Amino acid sequence: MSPVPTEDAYDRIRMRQWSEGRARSAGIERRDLLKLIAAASAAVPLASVAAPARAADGLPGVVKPLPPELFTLRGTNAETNFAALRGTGPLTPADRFFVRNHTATPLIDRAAWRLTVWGDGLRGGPVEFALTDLLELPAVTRTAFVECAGNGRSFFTSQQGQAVGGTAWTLGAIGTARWRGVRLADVLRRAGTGRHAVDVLPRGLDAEVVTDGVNLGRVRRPLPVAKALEDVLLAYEMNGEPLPPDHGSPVRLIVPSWVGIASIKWVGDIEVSAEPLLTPWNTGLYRLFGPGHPPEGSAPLTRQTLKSAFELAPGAAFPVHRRAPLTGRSWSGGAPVRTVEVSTDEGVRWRKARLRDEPRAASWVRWTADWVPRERGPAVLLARATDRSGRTQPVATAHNTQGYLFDAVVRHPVVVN
Ligand SMILES: Nc1nc2c(c(=O)[nH]1)N[C@H]1C(S)=C(S)[C@@H](COP(=O)(O)O)O[C@H]1N2
Ligand SMILES: [Mo]
Repeated sequence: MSPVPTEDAYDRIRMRQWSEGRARSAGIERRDLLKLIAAASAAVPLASVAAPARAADGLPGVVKPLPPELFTLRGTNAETNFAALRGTGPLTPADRFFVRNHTATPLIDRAAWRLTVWGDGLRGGPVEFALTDLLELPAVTRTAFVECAGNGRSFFTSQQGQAVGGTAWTLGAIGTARWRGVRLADVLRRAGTGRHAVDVLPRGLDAEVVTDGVNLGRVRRPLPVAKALEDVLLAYEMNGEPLPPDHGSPVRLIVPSWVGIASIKWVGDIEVSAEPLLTPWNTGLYRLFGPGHPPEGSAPLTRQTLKSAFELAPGAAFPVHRRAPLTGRSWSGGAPVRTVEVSTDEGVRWRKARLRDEPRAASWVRWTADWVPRERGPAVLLARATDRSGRTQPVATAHNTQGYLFDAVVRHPVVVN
């Protein structure tokens, strides 16, 4: 088996080729991409941080109901309230799985849907797959989280006083599900992917995205061919049911452990390219910009980072002197979680939480820790995870202008009565 080159190493080649005019900006003008990259490295005024959170029962672009006890609405997106996961199993029920839509959920007829695989990285011409064709291929099942690269972004501002651009998520832009579908590798092989293919570009059937007067085209994010052939799924089921409309029906990508943008929903076509491809989603977006990063940004983001969250509303109340079971979840895109520690005294003492699930890659663990609050008044709960690669959640995350990959310990305010 040949090792998968890191996205980092591959990207250095891709960017060099682009600057030499050998890589191709797919579906967007080169100068518009350059503008995006320049904008991404600019500082963001605090005021632009985000659309305010709203409590409402739904969003025009989302099909499922979004009751305020389950979701907090942010722009076109719905964040899962962590308190709503308390008492649920390791899989996030579809009715409370977060929704991140660049525009709106499209309604796609499953019978008429086709996946077209095309491009100069194929040995022959375009190949079409109907849903029935995919159902005839060997099915695989995989539990994996989908987590937005910007999950936790609001804490750059609220905990670190830093301005960042993008949706002001707290920690609920993650959900874990059991996905069933086919290996992307099987589809790419059947389509005749050649040895000369380097990039694979799945594209959604949702509307084109227009920001600041620039049409970015349809949501699409290239994967190096080695990754596309490794562990990526084309999923048609979520938790044993057909994919719901908001989560990509009839078929979406699942790229385990990687940032959510890689898991393209409502996939309609996949370009297999003999040249490296650049789109807004791997250039101006989903790279780290800011101090310590080159002007063209870091390599595109791949794996998710490490986080922990309490299954509690912010400001939850606890009776004094009464033993309370604190519950939460921790996860890492790097390696399975090894330990979780909880502190109720501002990080002076940490004690181990009890893990309730077998830690696995690309998934989260539920945990519990008992707490007997001794004093009335405001308090702060802290949880921090360590994964098997030895990484522990730090006290602060290095700033980047778009607020990606927040991994620091989050301060969860509560009240003791
Ligand atoms: N076609 C398409 N795919 C998409 C998106 C989108 O807007 N359109 N959003 C991406 C982002 S940024 C994330 S975090 C995940 C969210 O998946 P979910 O809405 O099922 O939770 O989908 C990704 N796939
Ligand atoms: Mo995302």
